[in-house]
Amino acid sequence: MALLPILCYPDPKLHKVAKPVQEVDDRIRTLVADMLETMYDAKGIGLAATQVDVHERVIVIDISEERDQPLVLINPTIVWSSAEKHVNEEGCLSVPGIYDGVERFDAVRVQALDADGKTHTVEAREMLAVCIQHEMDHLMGKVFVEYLSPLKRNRIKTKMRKLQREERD
Ligand code: K1U
Ligand code: ZN
Repeated sequence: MALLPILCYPDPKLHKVAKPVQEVDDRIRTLVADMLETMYDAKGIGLAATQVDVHERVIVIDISEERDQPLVLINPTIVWSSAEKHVNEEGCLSVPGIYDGVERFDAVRVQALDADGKTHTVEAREMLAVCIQHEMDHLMGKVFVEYLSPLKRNRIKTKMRKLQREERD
């Protein structure tokens, strides 16, 4: 297994649209294992392949306290969403240190393949529903700060660029 570098906003590669996985083979299973290791190491609750510069529809999530309930979603599609929406506080491993409110569906039903290529339906609400929607946005090239006002987004861009310059020099 390997730790993968996580792209940082405003890297333009975060805006690429991921392609469907054609076959769940050993290459995809290695990617899933590496993404899980990377997510746990970064203390995140989710990670999309886009964030590690792989532009295929793969997501890993673990919202459990014990960090022992990994969820793998390959080629996920939302097949139902609740009428109700709420604003929840979100963070992102690609935008470290930034947290803000984003409106999401309260509950979603998602169909996806697992790491064995088997189709599953996942009923998600609360944190899991929020996380799935956040990660599926990544696969579409969308970062949560794009829901914020242009003023906030520009401030975040400036802050991230400064942080990256400081880390580089
Ligand atoms: O996609 C990512 O970068 C992972 C992201 C997932 C996420 C967190 C919160 C709401 C929606 C999606 C993170 O894991 S950010 C770090 C984190 O662990 C966290 C941040 C805020 C609330 C809960 C957890
Ligand atoms: Zn994110």
